[in-house]
Amino acid sequence: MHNKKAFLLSIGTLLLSPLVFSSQAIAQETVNVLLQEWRIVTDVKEVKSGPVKINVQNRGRETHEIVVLKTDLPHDQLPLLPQGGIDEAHTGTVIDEIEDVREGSRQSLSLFLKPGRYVILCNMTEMENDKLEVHYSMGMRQPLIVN
Ligand SMILES: [Cu+2]
Repeated sequence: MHNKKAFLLSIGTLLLSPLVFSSQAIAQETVNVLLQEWRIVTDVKEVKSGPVKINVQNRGRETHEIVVLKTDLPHDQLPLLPQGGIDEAHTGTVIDEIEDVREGSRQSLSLFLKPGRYVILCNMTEMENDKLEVHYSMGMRQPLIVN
């Protein structure tokens, strides 16, 4: 009887240990991002490297987008294209993006981020009453540090 109990216990330990490992492996950082006119609000400024979930909610009235860019440039001094919007090809590496985050909607990105400096930004550009609106220049940018 004792032996059987001991056997069952060790089986239980064997079965449990991979679960413990996997729950540690999927432990991930989360960044909650609010989009609005004309700013991006994030609930954290730094996360640990590895799996990072970015939850995006558009609290504004216009459609926005979110771009996660890895760059060493200051978040508010990224080079702009002549027609407005940042030059994604010459600023660093675009890790991922979600286009067309509509008013009121929520979306998310599951990323694997290496240590470094990142910028979360909206790179939408549009003509509004004959005036060019460059969302990035109007303030839709936020730095994120991955340690
Ligand atoms: Cu925008």
